[in-house]
Amino acid sequence: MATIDDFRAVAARVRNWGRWGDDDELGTLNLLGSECVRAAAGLVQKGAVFALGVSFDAEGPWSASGYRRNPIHLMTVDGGDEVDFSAHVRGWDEASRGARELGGVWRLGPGRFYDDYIMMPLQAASQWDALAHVSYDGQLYNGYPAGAVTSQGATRNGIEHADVKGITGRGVLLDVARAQGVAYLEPRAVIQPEELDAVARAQGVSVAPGDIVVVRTGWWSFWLTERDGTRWLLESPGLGWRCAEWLHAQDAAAVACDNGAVDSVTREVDGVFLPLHLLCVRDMGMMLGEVWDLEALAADCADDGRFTFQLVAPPLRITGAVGSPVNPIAMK
Ligand code: UVW
Repeated sequence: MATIDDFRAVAARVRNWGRWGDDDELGTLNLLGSECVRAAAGLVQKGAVFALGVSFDAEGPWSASGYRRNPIHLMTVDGGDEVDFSAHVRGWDEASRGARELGGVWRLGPGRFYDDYIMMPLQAASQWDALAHVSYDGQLYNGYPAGAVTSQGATRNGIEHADVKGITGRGVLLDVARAQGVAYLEPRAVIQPEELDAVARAQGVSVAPGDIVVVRTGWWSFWLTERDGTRWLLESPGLGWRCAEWLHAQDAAAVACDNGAVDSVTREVDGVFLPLHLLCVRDMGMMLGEVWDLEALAADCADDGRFTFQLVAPPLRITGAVGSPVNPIAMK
């Protein structure tokens, strides 16, 4: 097992602090230049669209977690309000304030509208990790103090900064599960850089600077098959910590995966939890896309032999948030 000294040595090699200025809050998204955007648009040839976001509902994998919850969806205006509204029209005192308010609008004609709320962690389903999502040794990406993430939100590296980049560019799928001939990788499997290279070679693609690397472990299909939230969480295969140096060498703009954390849960570095997370987000300034459903996209890529696509994955502009839900769209 690697030691924390090994980890610190790699961290020093991949650290991008200051590379785009002392006040940078975009990190490797800076690599997503207009050339990348233009080239990615040229990849849309057959008009195929793949939505990579999973469902935001009560059936997600987080029921086994103590600190995250599946989304709770509530209606605030629904068909039943017609009853309350009618009470108001008939002048009944018990009509609620909401019904009186709705009544003011609904009595204007036959049209009706319905409203809803959602309560959820921003990390409940398909998501981006912002650069404020992790710290160690008291520092965030670009050397900002960890204390910049306050109870009022992240005053540095919040997700809202990412919107200037779309986020859109060329996505490159590396389908590790298909290369291994399995629906999903073995629990706790660790993908090493050599395997990423081998998969890219076999698929006939190479990763270029500014690409968004999308790695398929098949773990989302594990969830859909097994519906076992504990195993989904605690046995996830994923990228090994050495992949941080690989991503750095490729000058990738971001990395996304179909598991919960991009990292494999297997402990590779003594005394460091989720080392790839720390190296990517805090040292490199690289956002992580998590819980993406790559199944249909991967099947199409295998079918036509094209593993690159235009990817459009804008985070929500939630001021000070350390992450954002996303429904990434891949177009070919
Ligand atoms: C953690 O880093 C704990 O969460 P996530 O995998 O959602 O980024």
